[in-house]
Amino acid sequence: MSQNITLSLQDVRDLSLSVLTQNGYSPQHAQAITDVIYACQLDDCHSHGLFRLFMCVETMRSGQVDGHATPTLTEPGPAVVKADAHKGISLLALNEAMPKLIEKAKTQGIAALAVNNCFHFSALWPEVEMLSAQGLAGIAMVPSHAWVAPAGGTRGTLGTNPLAFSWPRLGKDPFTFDFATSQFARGEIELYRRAGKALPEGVAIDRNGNPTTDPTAAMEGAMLTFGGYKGSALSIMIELMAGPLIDDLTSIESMAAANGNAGAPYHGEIIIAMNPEMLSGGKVAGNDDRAERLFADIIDQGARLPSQRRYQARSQNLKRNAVEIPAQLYQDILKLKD
Ligand code: NDP
Ligand code: PYC
Repeated sequence: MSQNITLSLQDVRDLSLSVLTQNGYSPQHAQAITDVIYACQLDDCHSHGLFRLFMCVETMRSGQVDGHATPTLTEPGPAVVKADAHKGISLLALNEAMPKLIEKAKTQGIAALAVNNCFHFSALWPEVEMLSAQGLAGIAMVPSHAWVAPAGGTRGTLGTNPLAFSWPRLGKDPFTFDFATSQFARGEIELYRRAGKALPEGVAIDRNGNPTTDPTAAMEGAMLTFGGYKGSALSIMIELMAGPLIDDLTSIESMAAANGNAGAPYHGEIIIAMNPEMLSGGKVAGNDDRAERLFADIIDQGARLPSQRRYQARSQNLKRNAVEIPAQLYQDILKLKD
């Protein structure tokens, strides 16, 4: 059984910042990355918390990412912002473009941000919750690498392609979901492999196209989409919207661009921000009784809203000013400083 250790919240930030700066990321990039890694670890999102430092370091050590890239912004239309990450990690470009996206959605009713030419390793809920914190509804999507077979297929064509959505709720945590369109995120399969645990049935096939519960065989073969052909179609939509629509790479192209190197996939991201006040003709101003009745009906029957586990974890971890991670993970992260 793997043992856990306790890290203070400040330890989490310091560990992430020191690993990233010692591995070639500028202080600005290291800070932008750390903010998201910290937010995920605080919420017990283990597949995209401190564990993702390995991916950030691999991307740097394989010479792919520019740890000092300076993002540039353009505004090709009144409701469109484009942020070119110039081969940096997505997050600095995203942070610099967000105020423009928010301003445009507030004045135009709906606006889109395309982040191009970025390495992307992170969870998407932090970006859509930046929008809901401003009273906007938001959707974000990215491709990844061609690890996932389409429904009925036998080899990786699609990415794990996460889809995130956040809806603002006055005085309450927003309604947010954020999930891979594969049965499992790749990071989750990596965590199963580290823990020596078998996957559930229905998550992956091996390189011969046979069902497997072995995480290593799954990573060498192909992962499966959630919801059969429905998840497969959603995943294809994400390929198109965060790929050709914004003139960036699909998961197949991203994998080819990596040329066998490990690390974060290189592609684009699309984020769409919507202003409920404007789109409802002034009826929804930050809080909507009808949306609240919908949530109440879900909760009343004993179901839970997505992200509820995450908000509870955040509240507990903030209270004790600490998080728990596997001791072996901590030891392995320390080795990234060597
Ligand atoms: P999970 O399956 O862990 O969770 C998906 C969502 O469903 C969460 O919002 C979760 O809320 C919610 N949820 C889980 N169980 C229930 C339930 N019983 N009732 C209601 N809601 C529920 O996510 P994934 O493993 O698919 O993805 C994990 C992360 O990986 C995501 O943040 C995603 O962005 C990231 N990712 C990033 C990729 C990239 O290329 N950058 C690629 C793929 C994934 P809660 O958290 O509260 O449990
Ligand atoms: O967990 O699928 C994943 C993933 C891909 C890129 C970053 N995370």
